[in-house]
Amino acid sequence: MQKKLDLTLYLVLDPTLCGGISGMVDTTKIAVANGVTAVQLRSEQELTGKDWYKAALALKEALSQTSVPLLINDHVDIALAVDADGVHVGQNDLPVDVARRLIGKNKWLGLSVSNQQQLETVPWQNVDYIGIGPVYPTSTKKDASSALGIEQLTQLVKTKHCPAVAIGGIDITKITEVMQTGIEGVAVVSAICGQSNIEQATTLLINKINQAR
Ligand code: TZP
Ligand code: MG
Repeated sequence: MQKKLDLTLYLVLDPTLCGGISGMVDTTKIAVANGVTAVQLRSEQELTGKDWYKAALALKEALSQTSVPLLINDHVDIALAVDADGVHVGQNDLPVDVARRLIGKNKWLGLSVSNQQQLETVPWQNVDYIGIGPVYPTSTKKDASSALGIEQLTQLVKTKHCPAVAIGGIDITKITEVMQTGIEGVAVVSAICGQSNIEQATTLLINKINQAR
């Protein structure tokens, strides 16, 4: 593996919320300097292959002097093109086993899981972590399935066989109950992207996570 994968506070970037590539780079640098442990490039809007590539390259460069890995949502080709540290796929993307074959053993592979049935079909030997959610209602992901709630999250955390992050509608007020499920970390988009003070937002989140475990 190129860089260690620490799921504690996982920033999922959105170019629209961050204000384009330069906004994502600035957000990433400040967030990582203040405690974000993993970064994923994701886009809610359609991007061209060229824009994906440019954004991924800029983020790879922004993280190059850090120990924080860069993962790419859905796009295995982009991850390979910039030698990112990993890929995150959803239930409707390339199957995990195929993604694993393409990226090899030395990149991280994550999978989104939204319910118990999906959890039961995870090919555990080929994923490094799962993202469980949405835990709470969110307007960031337009096609998100219905919110799980904390009880279902607790149940899924009990039956998983690899590390996991919780995602979806998580802000500072939700950190304690999410971490009390025993999950390894939290993933956020809007709790960091587009915040007027990225440094403060990140610091408050990481402090709350560390208090809760
Ligand atoms: N997957 C499930 S919910 C979600 C994704 C990518 C969006 C999370 O965004 P936010 O702003 O942290 O609710
Ligand atoms: Mg996807």
